Amino acid sequence: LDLNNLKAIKIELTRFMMAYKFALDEMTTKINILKDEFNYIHDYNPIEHINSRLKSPESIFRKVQRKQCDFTLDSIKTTIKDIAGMRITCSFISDIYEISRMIANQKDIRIIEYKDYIKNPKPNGYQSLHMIVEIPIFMSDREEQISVEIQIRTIAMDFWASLEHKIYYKYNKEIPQKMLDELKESADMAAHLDRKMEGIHKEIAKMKRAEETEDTFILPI
Ligand code: 0O2
Repeated sequence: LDLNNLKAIKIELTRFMMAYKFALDEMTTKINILKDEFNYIHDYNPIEHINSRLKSPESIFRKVQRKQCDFTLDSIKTTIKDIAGMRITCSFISDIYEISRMIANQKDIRIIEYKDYIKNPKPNGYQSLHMIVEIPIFMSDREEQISVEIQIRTIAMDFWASLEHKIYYKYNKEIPQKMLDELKESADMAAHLDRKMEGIHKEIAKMKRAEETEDTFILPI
């Protein structure tokens, strides 16, 4: 490997990663537009916060090895679909489906994969809605379809997933069954909390609507 070769590889790798950064920028703008417009029209904000990240080269490298894919940019692109990742934290479960429907309805977005871990939680209790989408990115000399993994969840689901991730991260040995059961129990409690909050939210919304209808029918004297 000579210096010129190394330079060429570096340029190609940077271009490769840049496309994913652009895809994240594009997706972030799309979600922010949905959030602002929804807020304006319905006077209600379904999104608590948005996080995005580019997978680190080390993490891509580990996944390439785990998936036994070739070390070429083309096969990495077709195999690793979460190089660009976005997490949308919503207020209520119904907001998750509303947001995912609004994303799916955009003409330039293609849904590659849709996994509903809310209707079908993972055995450990993990819940979230996962979508892998492809969006077109326009560059100076080409157009590319780039995949982005979008995870949509409530604050309670995010709370559980973040702490569960931290527990595994800090503890490399096998987790005792008792603790796994407790983690699953906590996930069920988080799901219960979500359903309870959604119920209250719907009740109050109904009361608000009834109040507005009453106001409408008051005849001007
Ligand atoms: P990171 O560091 O968050 O990126 P894949 O391995 O992605 O090809 P898989 O396993 O079918 O295929 O993907 P899935 O089920 O859609 O999950 C991918 C991502 O969801 C994970 O990314 C996590 O972010 C999250 N996730 C899935 N299961 C769990 C879980 O049990 N606990 C927590 N805390 N998060 C989970 P990565 O790449 O594993 O990690």
